[in-house]
Formats: sequence, structure tokens, C-alpha cells
Amino acid sequence: MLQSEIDGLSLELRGAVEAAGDLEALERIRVEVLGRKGRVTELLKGLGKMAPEQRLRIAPALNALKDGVAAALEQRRDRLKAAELDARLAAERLDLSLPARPEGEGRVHPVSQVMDELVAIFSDMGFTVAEGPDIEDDFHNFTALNIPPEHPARQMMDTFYLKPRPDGQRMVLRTHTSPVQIRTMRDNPPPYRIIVPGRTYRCDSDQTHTPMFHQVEGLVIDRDTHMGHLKGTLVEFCRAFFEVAEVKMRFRPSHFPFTEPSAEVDIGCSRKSGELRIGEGEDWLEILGCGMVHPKVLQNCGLDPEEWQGFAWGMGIDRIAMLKYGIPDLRAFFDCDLRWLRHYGFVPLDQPSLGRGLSR
Ligand code: 2U9
Repeated sequence: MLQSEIDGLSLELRGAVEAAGDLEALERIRVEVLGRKGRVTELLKGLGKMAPEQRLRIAPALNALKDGVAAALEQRRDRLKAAELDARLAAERLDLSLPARPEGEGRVHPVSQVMDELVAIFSDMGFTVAEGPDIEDDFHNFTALNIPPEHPARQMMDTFYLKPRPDGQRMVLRTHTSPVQIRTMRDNPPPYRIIVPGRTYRCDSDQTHTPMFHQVEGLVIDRDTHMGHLKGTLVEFCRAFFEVAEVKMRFRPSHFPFTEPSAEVDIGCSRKSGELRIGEGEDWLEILGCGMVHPKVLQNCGLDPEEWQGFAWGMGIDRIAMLKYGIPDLRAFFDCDLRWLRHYGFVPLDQPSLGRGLSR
């Protein structure tokens, strides 16, 4: 066999490789050329029958032919694969900016709507949103929050306990979102300005309580944050949330293990001919609890109470959603009744924003 014949064959095979239009055609060529009975394989097998001096001359050229064709096959395979992927991506293209179809029936649940409103209001005040696990350990849900072992809130009656783990530890479904603040403080340096919306669980079920409910809590810690900031923040929140210029509010002294001093906040309201009006009137409605974070809680998170201080608050999202949107029955929130959702739900594209109005 002559070098010129090998060169001719190389040219022919590379041409065939380049002409392969898809991966299947390319595989057929590979088998025909380099397979067990392929053309180049057969030529290599023939080396054994050659005279030694001829073999010495031809073997390197045949091996170079084989390597060259293999490299050309690989290159072509890469290019065909890339082209195939491009074609698939083009065929499966989705335009995510297209408007939702008007015939679509989806509605935003009032709880999600209120969560979006809370995020809009508090981000405008410089807060960020923090999240954490629904299943918590005793330390983050109770101990760090200055809730001692004998505290009634820990009783089986209130808390959903999971089966004990092999090490004997019993995890709980978080009874408030406060463990998220504990995690935030233990994992990050101060100052903090966060809100924590999320699911919470208590073993309680009647007309005004569901075993799973939603809370939002807030936390502000800095070097000289005081009760004036707490009051200003909550007054501003109530104005923004209830979308009125002024809201009558009162702060009643209260007690929580994790805050000192503590207060419960009522807003003024009136009930005339069955209609509840919020912000003014002679009646009061409790909407949240709050206080200055207890020094022991700060210490449990590695903060020096001589250096850092601040306030926290907590409220039920389901409850404020009912108040704002005049929804009478809490239990209907979790019935998944489409008729109820169509009536009380919100249009997905009407994102709450302070500029455009929260609930237009
Ligand atoms: C840390 C320190 C302090 C969160 C607070 C309340 C008061 C409160 C209730 C409102 C209605 C729960 O949903 S509800 O039943 N919450 O009254 N929550 S102060 O205080 C914290 C939280 C975390 C580290």
C-alpha cells in the first residue's frame, strides 16, 4: 500500500465525517471505518501479513490515519451535539414575560397578598426578609427565647412535638417565627433590621384558631434603638397597612418572656350597622404584641446587652388579613374552596407596592 493511497483514503473519510448530517449518520460512519470490521481496522489487521520492512513503513501512516479519523469523528460529534442542543432550546423556548392568560382563573390567597403587602411596607423602611425551618429544636424555639422548661407554652397542649430522635431530642413544629431571629442573631453580626413572615403551629383548633397559622415578626437591634423607634415603626406600619392617614392606637403594658418591657397594641375601630371601620371609633381591636428584646435573649445569641439593644414584635397574619379584607371565617382560609378563593383572592399581576397602592 502506498502513502498516496493512504492520503487519498484519509481525505475521503474526513469528507464523509464532515458530511454526516446528524449523530446517527456519524455513528454509522464510525462503525464502517473504525468498527470491528471497519475499513481502517481491516487495513491495520493486514499489517501482520506484511514483510517487516513494509510494515515499518506503513504502520505509522495507518495509525496516523486511524487517529486522524477518530479526532475528526469526535470534533464532528461535539459540533452536532451543540447544534442539536441549540435546536432543542429554540424549540422549547418559553417567553416568561408574556402576560398571564386572561382566561386563567388563578387568584392570590389573602394570606399571600398580606405577606406581599408586609414585605412592601417593611422593605420600604429598610427591613430585609429572613426565613428558617418549620421544624425546630427546643433551644431555638424556647430556651434561647428565655422560655423556661416549666413555662405553660411548652406544654404538650400547645406544642406539636415530633417523635424522639435516637439521641432522645424531641424536635417541635415551631410555635412562632422567633427561632428565625435567634438563628439570624447567632449567625450574623449586628445590627439587624428584619421581618420574618412564615408558618407557625400550635395544637389549638376552634372558631378563631387553626393548628397551622401565619405570623410575621420583626426585629430591630442596634446600639441605641429605643421604645420611641418601636412606636414609630408600628404606627407607620398601621397607617401603611390599613391605608389610612391616621390610626388611633394604644400600647397596653403586657408580659412576654422574650421582651422587657412588653406591650400589646390595640387599634381604634367602630362597628356601625355591622360594618367594621378601622382606625377610628370608640372600640379597640388587639392586633399585635411587642417589646424591647430581653437582655437574656441577647446574651443567648452572643450579644452584649450593654452594647446592643432593640425591639421586636409579632402578629398573626391570618387575623390582620381578616380585619383588613372583612373576611368573617378563619377556617375558610384553609378549605381550598375555589369559590371562596375567587371571591376573596387577588389578581396575580396586581403586585402590592407603596407607590401604586397596596390593595388597589
Ligand atoms: C426575639 C426576641 C423577641 C416577638 C414578639 C409578640 C410580642 C407577640 C403574638 C402576636 C399574636 C404571637 O401570632 S400571635 O399569637 N406575638 O405578642 N411576639 S414580642 O418577640 C421576639 C422575637 C424574637 C429574638
